[in-house]
Amino acid sequence: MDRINDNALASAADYSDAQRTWSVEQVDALYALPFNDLLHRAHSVHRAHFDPNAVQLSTLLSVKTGGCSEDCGYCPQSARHQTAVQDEPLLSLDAVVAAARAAQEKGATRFCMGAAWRGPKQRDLEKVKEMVRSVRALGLETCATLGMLKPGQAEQLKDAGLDYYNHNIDTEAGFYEKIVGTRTQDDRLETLAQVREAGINVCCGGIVGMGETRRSRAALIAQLANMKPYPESVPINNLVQVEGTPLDGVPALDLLEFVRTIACARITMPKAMVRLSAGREQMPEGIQALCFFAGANSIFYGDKLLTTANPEARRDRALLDKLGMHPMPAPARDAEP
Ligand code: SAM
Ligand code: DTB
Ligand code: SF4
Repeated sequence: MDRINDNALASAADYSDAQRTWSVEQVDALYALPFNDLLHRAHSVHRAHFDPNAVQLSTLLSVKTGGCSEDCGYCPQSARHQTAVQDEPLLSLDAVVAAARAAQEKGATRFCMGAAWRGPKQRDLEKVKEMVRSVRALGLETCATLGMLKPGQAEQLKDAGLDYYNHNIDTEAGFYEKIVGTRTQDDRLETLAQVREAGINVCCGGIVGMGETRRSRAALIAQLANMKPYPESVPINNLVQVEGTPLDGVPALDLLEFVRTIACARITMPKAMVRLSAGREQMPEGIQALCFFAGANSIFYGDKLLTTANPEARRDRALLDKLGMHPMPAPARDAEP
């Protein structure tokens, strides 16, 4: 075994050090471990920090669908790609509250509102703040993903009671400009800094299966792990290929490589919630089970992601039953922000 692999196999204590810095080579070396060694290590880290049989359930709702000005190559909601997604107006407060209530009745503990915007205009943000207040008043944790924020907007969301803001760096810095042309990754980092500064939990991850190399995946994981502090929630999305998007037709990622990505995220970010995100509809149950073993401990729960399909809630409940797993209870807190 070479020296890099020796480093990757350093003591378990190393892996629980939230402050350590990861080089791309070190993450690459984790990826290169024999599958069983990698999963054993990831599962050991997972077990040291979490109930290994609990999974956090978040339901997504697209509160503003389609017509987005950005050109993200993966996304069916960009107005620049000819997809079947229609441009729709912002949903009403009543519609959002009804969806949140239904999600809660099915067992979700967090409700995540997504908008196909480059960033929110102030008058739209006022409406989203009302949504956040009302969803929180139901006793759900709240999450929003609205694009890039202007100074002061994160504070407003915090005051409205927002628990998490999702804003992904999506892919390695060097590969980013091949995927998105209308903004830079630094723009994303700027918003993430504002979210952190406002005291909102950071939900930040990426997408794999976009034709990137393993080295590029290792760089994505290292970049996330080296954030100080690393995100509280790390969604790992497998690209959902959608007809009409530039990335439709890229060779699909080997799903065992997806499991490796989850394991690397767990080892490098021991205390984060690692979210097995988009792509589960196309994933056999056995692969999902391996992801849970490798350290994934949250999923999107409900028949739809934003515009694409997700496994039906009753299928997910049956899968969790089959695996002897259970939903993670929501943290106790007041309904008022
Ligand atoms: N417009 C906002 C933004 O880009 O941050 C919020 C919504 S955007 C749809 C949220 C995230 O969805 C993206 O950052 C990306 O990671 C993920 N996403 C979009 N299309 C996807 C696809 N086809 N497959 C997997 N993940 C996707
Ligand atoms: C995240 O990382 N994945 C979710 C959520 N955050 C907002 C979105 C996945 C979108 C998949 C494509 C779609 O349904 O439009
Ligand atoms: Fe717009 Fe977000 Fe889709 Fe990019 S990922 S096109 S910003 S909705």
